[in-house]
Amino acid sequence: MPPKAPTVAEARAFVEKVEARLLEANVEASRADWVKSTYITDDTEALAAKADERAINAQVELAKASTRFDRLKLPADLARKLKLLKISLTLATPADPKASEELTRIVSGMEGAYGKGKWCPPGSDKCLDIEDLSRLMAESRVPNQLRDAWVGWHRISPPMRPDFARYVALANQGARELGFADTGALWRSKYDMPPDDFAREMDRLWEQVRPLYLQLHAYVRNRLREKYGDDAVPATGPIPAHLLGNMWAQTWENVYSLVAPPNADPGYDLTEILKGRKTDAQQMVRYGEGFFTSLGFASLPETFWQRSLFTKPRDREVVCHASAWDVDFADDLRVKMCIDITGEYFATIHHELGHNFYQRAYNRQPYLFRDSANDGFHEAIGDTIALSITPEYLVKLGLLDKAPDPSKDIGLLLNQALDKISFLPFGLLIDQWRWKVFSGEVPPEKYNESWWALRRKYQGVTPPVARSEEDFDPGAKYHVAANVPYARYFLADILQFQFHCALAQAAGCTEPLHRCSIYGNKEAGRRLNAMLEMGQSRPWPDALEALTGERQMDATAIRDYFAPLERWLEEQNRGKPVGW
Ligand code: X8Z
Ligand code: ZN
Repeated sequence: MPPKAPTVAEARAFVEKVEARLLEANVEASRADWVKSTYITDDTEALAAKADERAINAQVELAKASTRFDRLKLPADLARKLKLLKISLTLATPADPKASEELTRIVSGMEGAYGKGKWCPPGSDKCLDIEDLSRLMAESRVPNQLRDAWVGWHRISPPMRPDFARYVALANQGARELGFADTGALWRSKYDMPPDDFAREMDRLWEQVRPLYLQLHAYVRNRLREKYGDDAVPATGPIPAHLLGNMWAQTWENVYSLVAPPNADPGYDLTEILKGRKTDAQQMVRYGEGFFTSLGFASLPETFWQRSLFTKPRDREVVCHASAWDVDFADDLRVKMCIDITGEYFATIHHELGHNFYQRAYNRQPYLFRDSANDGFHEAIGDTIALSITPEYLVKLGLLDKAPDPSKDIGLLLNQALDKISFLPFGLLIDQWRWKVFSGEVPPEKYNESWWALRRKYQGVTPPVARSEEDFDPGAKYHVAANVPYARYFLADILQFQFHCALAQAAGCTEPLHRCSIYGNKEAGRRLNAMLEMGQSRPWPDALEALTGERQMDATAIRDYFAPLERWLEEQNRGKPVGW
């Protein structure tokens, strides 16, 4: 006799069981991951790997079991939950227990290796971690020093190379068992559209913003030539990656003082203000919380303040790379970051709190809907809020006496572009690289060469010294070592301006977008919350529409925001080469 066709009632009962089981397994894994990330040892790494393995195996098993409902006509909510069950993993473990154990051990180990990464300069008795090195990259203007720090940090990753190749093979095996071509296809399947369409969507958005990036690149190159000379920075070629104020040349705001417009400098520096007032890490986070409560969101729970990690402990290894947690998928919100008192960290705090307020807004959804509309939305919320950190807002906080005159707007916009526009090609290329690696188009013996081909093509940067396949430069970036997809940050960079534009309108701001702050505006807060509380219960275009009235991700808002700067850059670059 053929097996009996399953019923809708069975599907519903199955989903209920799935939600209870995954909640339990993932809370356990979160706890183990938290301990591991805030106290890296061989033991915490092994325990976290084990808990991750159990949670992932459970989901893989349940996703496979759910295929028996594939041909059943289901109500929309059930159909969506079963679909999410199949696509929401970022790492799929193979059914073979040895392989699944090896895979989760490797991933836990690579993140740990990154977290412990240090460079010990010859002749010095102090070893430098990524926080020390990031400060150096931001502040030093001595090319040899910058080069040494860059090369020093990039030594942490060659040992990861064999592990990384093995992780690619095992993760692909898991993805294939779930019916995906490879792990890249699994990652691209999370956007309520066919995976190939998503790749085209990324290209479309990049084409929308590329002209602005080219203008910024050309302008910065010229100013760096004036500072470092024609030999260091070529007139028509890519910019050496160590001269842009950041280890990965992913954002360039730390070279603002080298490229500032002489007549339009806004005349204040948030880092100096915060340091001058002896602001501490906790106070920085309080400022961030204050923005969200001004919109009508409830304050963070007491446990947030008790359990979060704000400063780097002196006595143990931790993963300093900032992250936001929702350990029990309800109210146990935390951030983990090693805060420095700078304007850059001030923005990152808002970024992380955006995750926490999103997590809490959707916590009344059923378990499988407790995530953002798509992962770009999660990354965009805190940044959207941070776009409202205008001079007028700083005046309201009492951090600034008087807002600069509008004639200084070009300086403010340039500073902002060095953060947001410079990031776009970087945000795009990380997963361009990983998609090719997962598909096999880039084999291990071409890892580094293909990485630099993409860095050159999209960002227009080159390594400060010759590289080879002895190196593994992608592994010196957290998200590659830790298996965190990256297309989300590219999307967020575009989406946050779309969100900001809609919220500024809701708040009745009629000024140019860059001068709008939604601080204290309850109507903007209500609109934002309406989107956040949906979680991922509906396809992302529905969530986007709830906030913006639009159903497409679109770079018009980011171009509009920077329009005055773009005209100014074109004038500065007139008659000079653009591109590389
Ligand atoms: O990783 C992050 C956040 C944590 S989700 C701090 N970001 C990316 C990065 O640092 O590379 C934020 C912007 C891009
Ligand atoms: Zn984030």
